[in-house]
Amino acid sequence: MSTRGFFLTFEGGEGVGKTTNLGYLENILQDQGIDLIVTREPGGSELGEKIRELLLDTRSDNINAMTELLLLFAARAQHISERIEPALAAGQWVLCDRFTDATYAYQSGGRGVAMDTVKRLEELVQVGLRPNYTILLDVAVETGMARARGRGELDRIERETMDFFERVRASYLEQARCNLDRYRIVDASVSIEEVRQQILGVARDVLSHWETQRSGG
Ligand code: Z5A
Repeated sequence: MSTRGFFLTFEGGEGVGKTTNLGYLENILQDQGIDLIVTREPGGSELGEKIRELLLDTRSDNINAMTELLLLFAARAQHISERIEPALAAGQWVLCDRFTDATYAYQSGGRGVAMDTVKRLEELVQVGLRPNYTILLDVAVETGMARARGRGELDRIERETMDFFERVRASYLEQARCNLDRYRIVDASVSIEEVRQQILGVARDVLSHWETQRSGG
């Protein structure tokens, strides 16, 4: 019997509702007695949150794509060693708002960094660590951007072009298509209540994945 925890990530473009629905799933899982932590990327550790500020600061407009990529992985290395691995090793669940699939979507899909470069850093920094389960919230770019704008001022990455976000969305959908075993796509174009109903269904599926992992299947 494995006592290792379960690593679940939320992904999607701007304003898809990750924060809203992660909170909802957190409550469902806690009601089931699951011991969990909630975290996010970029960030998740004290150092990582400082790197996040640098990355999202609208004054950092001359960051080149490779610097951005290395900053993301620097924050991730700290996040993994300080929070994610210790929690998983202690048998806790980790619910993470974005992880490396976002790097494939934004830095590779959006910015055009070679996928192989991301893959090499992923192997170097994460070794064997990969999410057990990923929920992709998907919505048309215009809809997500309208929601993000409604929330307040846009950060450095949110100021990118619509074409950039179309490439990000296409990359996410392609990743989901290639990783059907761990990806579930949620239609985030509908009302908050209707998205919740879908999350409820996903929660049952997540728990059955967990049971399979726990029993060594
Ligand atoms: N980034 C990267 O480039 N590479 C990487 O490797 C990583 C990240 C890890 C920060 O991420 C940035 O970092 C991000 C990608 C980049 N790009 N930018 N900018 P973030 O996750 O913190 O930022 P974000 O994508 O902008 O997420 P967010 O601000 O947390 O939004 P969200 O969580 O997806 O949405 P929300 O806050 O839950 O909802 C947004 C609003 O819509 C809010 O007012 C809700 O009430 C409303 N909402 C939610 N759902 C609905 C529905 N169904 N209908 C109507 N309204 C809704």
